[in-house]
Amino acid sequence: MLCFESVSRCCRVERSETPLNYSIRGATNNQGFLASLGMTAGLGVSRKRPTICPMPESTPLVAIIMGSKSDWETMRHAVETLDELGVANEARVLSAHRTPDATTEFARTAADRGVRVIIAGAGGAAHLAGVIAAHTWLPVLGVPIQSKLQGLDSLLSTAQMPGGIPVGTLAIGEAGAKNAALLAAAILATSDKTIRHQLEVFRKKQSEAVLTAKLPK
Ligand code: RP5
Repeated sequence: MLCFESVSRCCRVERSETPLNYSIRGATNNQGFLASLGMTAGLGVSRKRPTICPMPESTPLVAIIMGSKSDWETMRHAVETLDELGVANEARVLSAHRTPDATTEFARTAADRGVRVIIAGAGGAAHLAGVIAAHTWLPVLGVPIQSKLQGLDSLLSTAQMPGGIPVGTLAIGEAGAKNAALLAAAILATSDKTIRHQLEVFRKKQSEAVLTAKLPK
């Protein structure tokens, strides 16, 4: 793979046939990979000439967890947005109620694996984001899934955390999933120029689309 910019931009976008099986997509900021080569960002990396960029095992910076496979149609918008921004991510089904031990294990080990933001989507009695937040210091963004009660149950059970363990809760449904991804990218952008640039490009394109929108009249 040839990389024409910095190593942090080398991108591996891997679309899995089974998107719910802990797949990793997109890639930026492979500090662990750089370290394994004895390099640090900015050293030995040309921004102008092609650099051999061995395919790294991308460290997912954002983990997208959902309480059920049935949440995928909502949560895929988070995955797709992160993919568009080139932010390495992983997606997985874990349930606070149905797989409590695996959920706890995931949350306890996420930071050590290099994850920096967790997005958790769940519906109904949606405890997933709160349970994950209880077991990690990482920022956790909650997405309330549209439910049989229009998602109001999901919204309240995700947002109404008692003081001490925060969950940053987004809007119900697709908009919340998309915004969770954008907010995760914004958190990462405070210390990653590449992601910041990608966010700026995203915003610019979005503004252009609004300004050039054609109306029927
Ligand atoms: C929650 O229960 C999930 O997040 C999902 O939104 C909801 C219903 O799950 P299924 O019965 O569709 O598996 O845990």
